[in-house]
Amino acid sequence: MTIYDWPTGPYPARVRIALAEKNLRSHVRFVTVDLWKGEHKTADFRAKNYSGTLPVLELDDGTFIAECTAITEYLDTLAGPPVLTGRTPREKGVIHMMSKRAEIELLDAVSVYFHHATPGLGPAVEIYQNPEWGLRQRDKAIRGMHYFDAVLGKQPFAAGEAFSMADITIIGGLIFAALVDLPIPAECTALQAWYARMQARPSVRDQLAMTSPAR
Ligand code: GTS
Repeated sequence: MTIYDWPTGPYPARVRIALAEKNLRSHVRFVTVDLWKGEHKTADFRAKNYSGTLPVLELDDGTFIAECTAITEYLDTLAGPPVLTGRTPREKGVIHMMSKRAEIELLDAVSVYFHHATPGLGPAVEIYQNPEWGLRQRDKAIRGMHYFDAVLGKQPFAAGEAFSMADITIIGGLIFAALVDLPIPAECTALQAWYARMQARPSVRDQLAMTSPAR
C-alpha cells in the first residue's frame, strides 16, 4: 500500500495514528506531497483524489481511497485489535456519528479558519479567502471543544467506553488547533485530561513528536 501525505499534517496524522494502532506501518510506503508548493492541486494529483486533499491511500491494485474516515475503515479490516470503527451495528453507528461530529464541529472548522483567516498555505495555493467565514469557523471550533469537553466529562472516550476513530478525529482537530494557536480553553478540564491520556498512547505520542507548530 502507498499513502500520499504530508507527514506532519493534521488529517494525515489521523491515518498515521490509525496505522500505528493497527501495527500496519511497515506495510505502507509513504510518498510526500508538498502542500506548501500546492502539489495537491495539480492535475496529476487530482487524478488520484478529485478533492485535491491529503491523505490518499493507493492499494496494490491501483485503487485510490481518499478521506481519512474511509481510509481508517479500510485499515481497520486488515488487522486485529484495537477495533477502531466498531464491532456491532450500534458501535459502528455511534463511532461514525462522533467522528463526523468531530470533523464538522472541530477539525474541519479549524481547517477553514486556517485557510480563510490566516495566510494558510500562501497566496499561490489560497486563491480564494473569506476571512469573516474563517473567523466564524474559529469560533465554531472553540464551541466544539466545549462540546467535546462535556462529552468526555461523562464517558472515557468520544464514542463511549473504548478508544475509536472518533477519538483519533478529535486528536486531529487538536493537533490542527495547536498549529494555528487555538489552545484548549482552560475551563475544558475534561477535554484536557482526555488529551493527556491520549498522549500516553504510543501512536499519538509519536505523531505529536513529529508535529511541529512550524509545519
Ligand atoms: N475530508 C478530508 C479527509 O478527511 O481526508 C480532508 C482532508 C484535508 O483537508 N487534508 C489536508 C489538505 O489536503 C491535509 S493537512 O492540512 O492536514 O496536512 N489540505 C490542503 C488544502 O488545500 O485543503
